Amino acid sequence: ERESALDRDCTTLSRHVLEQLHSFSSDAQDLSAIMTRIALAGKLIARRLSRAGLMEGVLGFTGDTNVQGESVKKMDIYANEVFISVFKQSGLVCRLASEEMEQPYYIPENCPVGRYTLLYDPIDGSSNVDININVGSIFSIRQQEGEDTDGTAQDLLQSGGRSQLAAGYILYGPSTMLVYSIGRGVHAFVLDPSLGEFILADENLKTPEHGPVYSVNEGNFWQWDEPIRDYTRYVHRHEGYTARYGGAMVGDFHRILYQGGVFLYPGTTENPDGKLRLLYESAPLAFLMEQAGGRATTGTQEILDVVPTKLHARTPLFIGSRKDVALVESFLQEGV
Ligand code: AHM
Ligand code: MG
Repeated sequence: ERESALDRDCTTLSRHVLEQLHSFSSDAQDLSAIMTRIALAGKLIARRLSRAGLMEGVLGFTGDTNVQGESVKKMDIYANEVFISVFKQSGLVCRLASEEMEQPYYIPENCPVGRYTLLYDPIDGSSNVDININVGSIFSIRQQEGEDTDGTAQDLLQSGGRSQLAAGYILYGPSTMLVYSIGRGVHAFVLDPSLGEFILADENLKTPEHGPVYSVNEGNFWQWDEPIRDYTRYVHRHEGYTARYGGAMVGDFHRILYQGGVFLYPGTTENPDGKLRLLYESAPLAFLMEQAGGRATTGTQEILDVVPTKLHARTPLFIGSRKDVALVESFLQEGV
């Protein structure tokens, strides 16, 4: 701690986005401004999480059920509203859609100029909040196509994840980190709480071709199809594999991004398409994983090629190192 962070050559997030685009075009300016707003939402959520046990009304359930039929936590609602309020003031985003809202949320005063849609999961892994372990937020930015005058967001149901302009997540762990890509590599930032800035930590992250971790909820074993059971039997019987599962995909994904391996959320008898939602969970992470040299598939199709049939559509997800995703696929193909 001899030198203060300001004495070092710190690259902040907004500067990084501008440098990545090598230009002061309006798109570059817009994306940089949007990323700065997302970072602000991350800081507000991190601040509340860091004091959660000390404050009234932060932990626990609201008593409501969301569109997904899941019990809503107070932090889910707080974080959902944080994103809305930071974008209400930005002028850039016309429409937001999240896990916690059945319909997209419009900011009409932004729509004449705001050509972007923000898709997000405000709190990924919200069951972790009450026990003070890591959670995340996931985001994806798309160009808004057309007017969406009837408010049905049909334009979001016409293309796959390759039309994302940017994607990323915030990981609320021992440090708060923001990891993003605008299609030019994957870059990680750490929040310096004393500065209130996200500072560049790792540029151009590459996932190893293979890693030891397989990350899946094996409590669902008897709900899976036989090929997925066979895959887990295989890793049980072979050396060099180890299981890690934290209940918040952002944390499990982050480990795999740095160290390699594979995260799986297959279909179950209850939910044949698995649990994870395409637009604001699987597709943004798939965008990052491809940019880091890894892969993401439903088992039959690359995640980024999947065109959703509805806003909250789900898909099975197998994501991580190329060789580890291929191993899972080899079992799925044998099963056909
Ligand atoms: P959430 O966004 O409602 O919290 O759900 C997503 C989470 C993922 O972070 C995590 O990997 C998964 O759900 C855990 O689900 P399960 O308890 O079924 O294993
Ligand atoms: Mg989620």
